[in-house]
Amino acid sequence: MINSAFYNKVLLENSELSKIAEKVIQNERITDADCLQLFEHGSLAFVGALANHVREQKHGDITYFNRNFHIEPTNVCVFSCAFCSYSRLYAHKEEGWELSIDQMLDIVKSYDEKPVTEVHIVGGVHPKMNMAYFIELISKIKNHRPDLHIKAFTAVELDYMFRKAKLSTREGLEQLKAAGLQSLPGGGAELFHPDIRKVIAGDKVSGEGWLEIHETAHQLGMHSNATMLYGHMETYEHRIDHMRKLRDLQDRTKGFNTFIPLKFRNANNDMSHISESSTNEDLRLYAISRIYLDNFPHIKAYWPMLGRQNAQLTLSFGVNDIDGTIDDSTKIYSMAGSEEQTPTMTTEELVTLIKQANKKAVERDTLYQVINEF
Ligand code: V47
Ligand code: SF4
Repeated sequence: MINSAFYNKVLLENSELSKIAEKVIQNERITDADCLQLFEHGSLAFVGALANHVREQKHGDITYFNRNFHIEPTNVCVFSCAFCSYSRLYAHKEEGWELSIDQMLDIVKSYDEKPVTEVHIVGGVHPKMNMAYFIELISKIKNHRPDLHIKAFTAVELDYMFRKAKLSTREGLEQLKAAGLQSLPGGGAELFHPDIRKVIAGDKVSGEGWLEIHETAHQLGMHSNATMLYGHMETYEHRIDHMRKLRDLQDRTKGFNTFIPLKFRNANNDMSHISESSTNEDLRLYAISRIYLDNFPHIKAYWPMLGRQNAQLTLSFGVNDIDGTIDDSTKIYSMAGSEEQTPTMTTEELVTLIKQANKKAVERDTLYQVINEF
């Protein structure tokens, strides 16, 4: 329960905020207008205390992590998102990399003796890597290590693959699922609102298209995550629009596991003139998303993008998942300006990070089944 001195102070100071606090404590859903109040008038202390209350109701002091590794098939991409520091246009592909299926299988095999539970496969949209290529990749990984959960392909990659193969979303997902694909990562969502999307990611799948792919995946029994790229040119209303679309879809399908806010990093991209958001604003967003997305089981801080110290802070502001050990050769985050140049943390480091925030560290698999408690 929220500290009563604090609650009285809020009651005296702002009756709108106190009504929102009352709703949250009574487990009532907050409206878009309430959410705007929180963004405009909720102090970090206020939204943090409410979000922590929700987090404790849902998960107590448990903080999840998993043991995973990432594979990036290529950084060559046919699209040209303004915030992207990582991709190389197909026309400049000599500056990029493309891995063969054998090279990717070798990466998987390098984990043969290690207790990882998930492989996360996401990359640029290469015009030559098509359905047949990815079906072969997924089947070979499954064949080699059937217990490894395959979480792969953003809706952006899938939309391109399916259109090229002249398949409907359902047909495409059914084929990939039959090959061994088990869930979808949350990337590519960026900001759904068309006014922002057309500026920052105008040539790839629309917000509606992203949502349709995730809805279909959920209908086929696959789980997925959702991201939101924030802290660039969007208003609070745009953030709320994005989260409302996710909350509505989750009401219909219950297929999302996790919401992952992604802080815009401004190095080496076409939006470098935009300042990055402050830590105060980052933490307020994490907290407000925890309060607004009442039907999302988990809120995740993606530490390679946020930095491990700030990711640790989010654990007191509604976050109950800190992603994985990652063990990554990816350059996407360091190239975009994250202080995490080599995103890998050992299990011991992750557990320490969680315990230092007075939380309980629990290793999970992709679907949040408990594997180990620390
Ligand atoms: O969609 C690209 C983002 C995303 C920048 O589902 C940037 O478990 C900030 O979605 N500043 C891909 N963000 C990563 C992603 C993800 C990562 C980890 C786990 C999961 C999951 C999903 O990275 C892209 C884009 O939104 N991104 N450039 C940048 N400059
Ligand atoms: Fe391509 Fe993804 Fe970068 Fe956009 S964000 S340019 S789709 S790799």
